[in-house]
Amino acid sequence: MIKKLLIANRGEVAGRIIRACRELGIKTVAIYSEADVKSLYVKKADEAYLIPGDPIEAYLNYVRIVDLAKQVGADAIHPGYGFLAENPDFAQYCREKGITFVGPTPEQIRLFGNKVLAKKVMKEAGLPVIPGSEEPLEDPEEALKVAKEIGFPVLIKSAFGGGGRGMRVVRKEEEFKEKFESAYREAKTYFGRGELFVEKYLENPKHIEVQVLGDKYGNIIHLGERDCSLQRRHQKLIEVAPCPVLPKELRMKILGESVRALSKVGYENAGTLEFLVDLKRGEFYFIEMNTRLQVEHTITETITGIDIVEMMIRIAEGEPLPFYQGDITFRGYAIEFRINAEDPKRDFAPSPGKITAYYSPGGPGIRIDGAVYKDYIIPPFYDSLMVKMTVWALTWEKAVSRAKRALEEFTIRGVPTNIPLYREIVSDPDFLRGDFGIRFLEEKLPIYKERIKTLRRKEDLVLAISSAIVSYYGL
Ligand code: MV4
Repeated sequence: MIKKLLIANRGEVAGRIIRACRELGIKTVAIYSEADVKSLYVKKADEAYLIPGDPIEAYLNYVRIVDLAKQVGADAIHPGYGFLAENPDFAQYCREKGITFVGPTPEQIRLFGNKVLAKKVMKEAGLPVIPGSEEPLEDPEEALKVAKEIGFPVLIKSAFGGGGRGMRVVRKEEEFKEKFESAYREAKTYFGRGELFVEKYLENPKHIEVQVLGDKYGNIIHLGERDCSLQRRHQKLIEVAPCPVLPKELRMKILGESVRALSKVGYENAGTLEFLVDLKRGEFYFIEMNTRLQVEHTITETITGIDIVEMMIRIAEGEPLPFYQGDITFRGYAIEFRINAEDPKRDFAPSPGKITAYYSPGGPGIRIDGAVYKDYIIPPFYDSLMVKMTVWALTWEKAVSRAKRALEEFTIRGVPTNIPLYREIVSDPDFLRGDFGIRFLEEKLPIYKERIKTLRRKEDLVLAISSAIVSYYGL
């Protein structure tokens, strides 16, 4: 039984893990950098330890983190997402030091961290994959040969990376070499490994992911799918569960094949299989597997009632899954909005600063996973995520209209946010139709930006007039 758990992370996910531990009666240990002294999760943990020095290194130096865990008597570590969450050496070091790592085995993290090997293994396990190179590539000439066999357009991807880094779309042979070399340099810089691979590029698919849970006894179940197509430059913004336009038979195939493949390969703890789905052709392709908790796990929890973080901890403690696949039910639709401190006027550049007003919505079907409060100063060193709002309703249409109401209620002042962008999206009939692919936002942004600007001008005008009246009458 885990009695004390150290969270090797910060921000909203640290708060989320603390909540699950509180409900399980597990003591929590937070670590924080000098930039996070005032962060909410630090106040919520039973114990908190400052990690002095570089604000990012504080969450990456796993030797120091594991040694602290041993010193304070923590028997487990949860990595959250980002930072060390998919670092196999970290998971291995925990194993060597006798600390329970709340996540998959080091071997599974290593396997799925190699995108080329993962594709090969999952293809052998029966999942459809996108035509592409079977081995990592480093030589542009050899890669060009593969690209010509596949046929343009192709997508160059990093074999050991993610999140769009080292990724290039190539539409013509003559631009291949230069893009391959720049992708190589970028992958080398960001991941320390430049190896790449090439695939046929799908123009505007749905980006669908499947949440799975596996215990230490070979039981694997899925918790349904999430539609993560609404993203901007590889940053997910809005996620939906279930996908509102996925035909039932295609859903059953994707979910069933995911469980079947993972049962063959073997997997323990929480994981997410990523697919690209061509709705018109009814085809789906496995692209990669994330061996960690995801930001958007909240929408899956909302429609299934399962606490994924609790399940991760129970699995790590050696408990078998407490349910069969048939016990899992799916009810309604959930939409997650990532509320970021970003400035739509500066191309959504991160805009940290002090929050001067904070009123989050409530009422039926609203969940708030927050990391900020009035007078909190958002540090500039980390991602711009302030709070996640999950909206649930029994039907898709109701979920969208409830989201509209909640976004109208949501008030954050002192820093610009992407709430105005979300108000535009949920009012767009095309969003309501649900058939948005990964290009949706790229195509819609120019219109949204104009409307946000006009809206802001009106708001500024109303503010100017009202303050003039106030000062004129000395109110
Ligand atoms: C693709 C793709 C289209 N064709 N692969 C790779 C990282 C993963 N998280 C999403 N990725 C994609 N892989 C092929 N063969 C489209 C995506 C993709 C994407 C690509 C570029 C820009 C934004 C994107 C958002 C979601 C999915």
